[in-house]
Amino acid sequence: MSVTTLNEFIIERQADFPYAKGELTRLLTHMSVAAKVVNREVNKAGLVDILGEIGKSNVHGEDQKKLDVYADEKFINSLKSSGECCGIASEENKDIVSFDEELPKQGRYIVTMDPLDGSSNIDVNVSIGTIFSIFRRVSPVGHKAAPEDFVQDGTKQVAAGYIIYGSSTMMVYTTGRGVNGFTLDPSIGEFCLSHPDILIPHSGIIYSINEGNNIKFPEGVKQYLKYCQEKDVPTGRPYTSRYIGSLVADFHRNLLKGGIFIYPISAGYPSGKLRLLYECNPMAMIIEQAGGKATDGRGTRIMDLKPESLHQRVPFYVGSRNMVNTAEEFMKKYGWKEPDISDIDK
Ligand code: AHM
Ligand code: MG
Repeated sequence: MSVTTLNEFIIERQADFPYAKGELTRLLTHMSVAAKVVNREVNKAGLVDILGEIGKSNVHGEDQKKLDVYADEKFINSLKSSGECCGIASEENKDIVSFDEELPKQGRYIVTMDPLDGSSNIDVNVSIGTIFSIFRRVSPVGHKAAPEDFVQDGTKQVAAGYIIYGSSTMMVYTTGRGVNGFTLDPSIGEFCLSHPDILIPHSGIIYSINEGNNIKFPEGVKQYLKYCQEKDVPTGRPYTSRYIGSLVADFHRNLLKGGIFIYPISAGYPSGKLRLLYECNPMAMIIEQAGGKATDGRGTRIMDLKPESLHQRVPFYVGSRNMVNTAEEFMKKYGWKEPDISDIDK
């Protein structure tokens, strides 16, 4: 049986982008090379003393793990050396990284990324991932990347993808012409096409949300969760609850099987927890390309939200189209504002 490697596939599809002259091809190839290097370290994390906190916090005040820092550096260096990327905004860095060197200053693209999402799961062997978006720069070529390159609408993404470091390692990406998944064959060190033209079922039976936070959720979410748990044979309810707490893993499962993932506004996170630029926009582009839907639970498509700052958080409702539509109806009917739980906290 013949296999198609990621590199072959990317080159084949280059014709879809007559204007791109191979630039996007090189960028995606460099992403996949860095992913292999990060994958190697993730796999041996239990063997060497690379686990644990490095003693620094990231801009969100969260402890950074050593592998977060490692992944951040690997992706930044790889993209810089591609010559196609003039700058990067990463969840791990407070400010944009815009390259000084002549070669990357000629690059026409910028990348926003979460180099290692779900890092609190590293030391318990749960799947983690890398999430990325690629945009064409708006600042002039030949100069350093500028802040305005990074706060573009999600609709301006030219490509988006993720790598899941799980029981196998996969890269799933879209350039706006469908979604394809590649599994890393460790024996040859190549990502091979394993999931062509991924489409998410319009309805599913899985809901994914951190239900321990129920008390802090808006009334619309509480009522939707009750609906998910009620018996109704024709619609497959009660649904199955699945929540790993690692966005890439939860998203990947729902993408393949059908389902809904929600990280809403809550009393703890008045804007939601997940970041528009590093997590929600790329996943929104992928899910839409797979026939699904991504909104903020208030009727606005994620990719239509106007980014205001690099590390902006937004509520995130993503998955099978019919399930997201139903969740939206509940939000509209019962309300999307977080409850005041100050009494309960006392
Ligand atoms: P991180 O970027 O700091 O790793 O946090 C993001 C992660 C997501 O992978 C996951 O969906 C979410 O946080 C889980 O949050 P919670 O533990 O509040 O349910
Ligand atoms: Mg993250």
